Amino acid sequence: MKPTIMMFEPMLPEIEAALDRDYDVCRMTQEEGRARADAQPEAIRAVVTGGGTGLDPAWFDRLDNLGIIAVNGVGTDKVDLERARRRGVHVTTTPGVLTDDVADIGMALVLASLRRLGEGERMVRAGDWARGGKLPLATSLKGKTIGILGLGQIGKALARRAEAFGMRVAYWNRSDVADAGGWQRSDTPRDLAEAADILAVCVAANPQTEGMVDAAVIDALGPNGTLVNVARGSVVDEAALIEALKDRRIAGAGLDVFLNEPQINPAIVELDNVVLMPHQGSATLETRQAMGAIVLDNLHAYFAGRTPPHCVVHPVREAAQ
Ligand code: 8YV
Repeated sequence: MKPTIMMFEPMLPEIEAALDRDYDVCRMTQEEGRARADAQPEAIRAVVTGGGTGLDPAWFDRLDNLGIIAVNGVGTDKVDLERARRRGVHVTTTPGVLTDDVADIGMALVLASLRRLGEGERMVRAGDWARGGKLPLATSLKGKTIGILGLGQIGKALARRAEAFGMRVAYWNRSDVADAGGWQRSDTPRDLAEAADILAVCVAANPQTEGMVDAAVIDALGPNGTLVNVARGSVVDEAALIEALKDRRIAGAGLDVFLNEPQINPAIVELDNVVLMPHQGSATLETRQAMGAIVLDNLHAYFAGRTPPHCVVHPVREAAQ
């Protein structure tokens, strides 16, 4: 009999077909799948989910025979890792393959914000250009400082892109970074915001980074500053950001991630000095194929009794320590 698994987000058709070949898949986006999981939670042995979706604690509690949570992404902020450890549940991610695409979206948001791409697009479409309207002058990237908050793989990839645009790079990272090039390290997120024209949030979301970009950090960016976020909405005090954007205490923001997405705070949509994307960092065909393949590898390894190759929680190894 095929093992039963729960899938919380749709995946590429070929990945879903591969899942269907080997598993009995309860699709939680469909009534039929939800009903089956609800009727027999003890049958579920694996969960496949997105980084922004994770696993709801109420479901986690009901899945007595859960052995693996395979995240189709790198963020584990929506999975209770402590509970996974306690319960002996593996948690896996898809590291490496999405780095460049997320950094590309970060760079695109820097460009779009400084060069007024959103405003320009809206102006042309509305016919304002044809009526003689002019876009205010934009801001050059060259010579500006990008402050990378969290110099992990994505942060480094964004820093390299920014350098290619003639920007200077500063960063803050909790631990030392061996290959930080000649980039300028700041002691605190606030110091980084002070040194930067653009603050780019790339740090992983966890209890330590929740609300790290608070009102003081946002104000330190200053009236010519721009905030870019490709990490998670929870790292930024969103209410403080909205106020700062309204009052023009910072110039603008480019956001791919939000609190409570996709039901985001409607006040954000009212702002004209923001560029908004619906969490698209890793959303390319190539990257979603590569991510899906890793999810399949992790699941197949687990069900074959092997160590899943990309574990962030590995109960057997951790128990031995
Ligand atoms: C994906 C992500 O959009 O990697 C992550 O943590 O949030 C994104 O890459 C997501 O995992 C797919 O839902």
